[in-house]
Amino acid sequence: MTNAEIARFFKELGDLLEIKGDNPFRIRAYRNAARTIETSGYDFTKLVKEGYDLSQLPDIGERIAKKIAEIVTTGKLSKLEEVKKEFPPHILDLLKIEGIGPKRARALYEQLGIGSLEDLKKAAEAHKIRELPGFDVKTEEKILKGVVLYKKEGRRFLYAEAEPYAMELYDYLKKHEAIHQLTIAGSFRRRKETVGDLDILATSDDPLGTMDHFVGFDKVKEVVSKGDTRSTIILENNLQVDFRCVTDLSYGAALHYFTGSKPHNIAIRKMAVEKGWKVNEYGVFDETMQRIAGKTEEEIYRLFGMDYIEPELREDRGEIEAALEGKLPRLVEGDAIRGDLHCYSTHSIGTASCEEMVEAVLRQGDAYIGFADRADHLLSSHGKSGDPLEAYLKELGELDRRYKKIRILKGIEIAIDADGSLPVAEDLLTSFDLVYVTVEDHFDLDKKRQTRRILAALAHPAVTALTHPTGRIISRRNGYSVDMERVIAAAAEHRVALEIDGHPDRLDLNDVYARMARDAGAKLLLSSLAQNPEELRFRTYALHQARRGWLEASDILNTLPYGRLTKALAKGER
Ligand code: DGT
Ligand code: CA
Ligand code: CA
Repeated sequence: MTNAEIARFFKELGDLLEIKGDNPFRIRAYRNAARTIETSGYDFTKLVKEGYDLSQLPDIGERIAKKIAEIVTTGKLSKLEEVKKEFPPHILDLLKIEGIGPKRARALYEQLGIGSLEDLKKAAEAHKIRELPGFDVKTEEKILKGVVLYKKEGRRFLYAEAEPYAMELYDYLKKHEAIHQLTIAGSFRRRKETVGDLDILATSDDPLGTMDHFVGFDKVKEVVSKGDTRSTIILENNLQVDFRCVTDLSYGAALHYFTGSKPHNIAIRKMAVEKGWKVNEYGVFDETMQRIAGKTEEEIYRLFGMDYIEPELREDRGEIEAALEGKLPRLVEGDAIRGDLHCYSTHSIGTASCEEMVEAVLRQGDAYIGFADRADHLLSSHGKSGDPLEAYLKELGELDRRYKKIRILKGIEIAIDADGSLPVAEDLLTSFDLVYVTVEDHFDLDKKRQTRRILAALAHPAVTALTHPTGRIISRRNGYSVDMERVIAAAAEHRVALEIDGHPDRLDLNDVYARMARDAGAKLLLSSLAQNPEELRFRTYALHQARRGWLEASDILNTLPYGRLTKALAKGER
């Protein structure tokens, strides 16, 4: 069992107890435990199996330690089962809706008997929610919007949610001797921000035995179908997996077909028809039904006179024309990124110290790290004794001097005021290498005013970047209403970078806007938004988004070595 899976038991328990109105200290203890487990470098399953005394770890008391042992050994937590019985089975779904926390869920359940998203939708449509104390017409509208959005997208999995299951299943399949080639295809291979299901493709000496092995994976909840060459299962987290075995001769064709996207496949098939050929998952065939390609994807693209198209680009958004003309972008690679340009520390919303973060990025071989803790925390008692801003700048300066192998950029993330001004004194801004601005509130301004507000902030001479530029949260919240074309044009004009963050449910900018930014000549920066060392890996998800957005290394600030980066950041010199 992974740490994340163990942590989930405690999170659910914390949420249910809060809906119940239980003792806040107990609730906090469960949540702290969840966080400790999730972010720990230790493998808790291993620790339990080795008989290690877990109560020695921070935030883990004896009672929690016992519960962890119970989860690891039985796969269950009896306390959670007990509390679950007091509620309708789907009550925790309510928390997936933007604007509903445990307190509101409790009110909705106690006063209107709402125990599922269905109930919630009905109550909102019947305008019953606005009558409750603590709710009004606006919250009711927001809730209804949230339910509709969730129903539309919520059955999809965030890439980062599917990834650990995909990897574990991949490793499990790889162990089977009969399997030779193996790829997770579909939207997962295209690195889409959400995936509907996994599509796995293999070649095997023994398809029947391979199917037995596949359905024997230990995280299978249900075997939907099992055949000679294809099977479908549902994993315990409800993620569906389609698995197919094909021959070596048609592996490339099958890989191309099942990688998709569907519009990309259709466009290729159309090209084939024009040449009098036929394309399907078995190969490319000429007029006489002779196989003319199919072993590899490269072979297929070559046959059509195209350059190889990376999976991230296969969306029928112009990649086919570009491949025919030899004009595909040279997509940015992970090792081109020299450092993370947006991390937090305990100076604001992070849970690890600057030093711990620096140690962690050193281990991953980065050349620099940019902290951008939040202005509201840093300026909370500015000018008084124990000034947090002073402490922050001093610590970052000291770390920069102490660690010779890594440069540290001092940053601040400022929430833009309603009128577009920045709530920080001008003279303070000169202390920072990175001045980030972001929209934190007034999400419901109309498009014109929201756009004007952001443009005002971008025009500020000290500003380096606009962070999480659209404010969306995947499956939970559409971004604010804003004219992104104008924001992007202004970013290019004022030499303000646009962030692509790697937080699994934000990934903001998305692929379409990232490409629009590149085309407009704006620079982008990739970040993890890490609040602790564990989350530094989120940068990979930002990289996926960048590649889906057709970005090359030269479009991205953090591919620059430190010296050139600081020059690029110093405005006017770029
Ligand atoms: P998902 O699962 O919704 O995240 O998206 P995909 O792209 O993984 O779609 P999925 O799982 O329905 O199918 C996997 C691939 O199979 C898809 O990317 C393209 C191919 N495919 C599926 N249905 C069709 C079809 O009707 N026509 C063509 N040409 N290809 C298809
Ligand atoms: Ca799929
Ligand atoms: Ca599928």
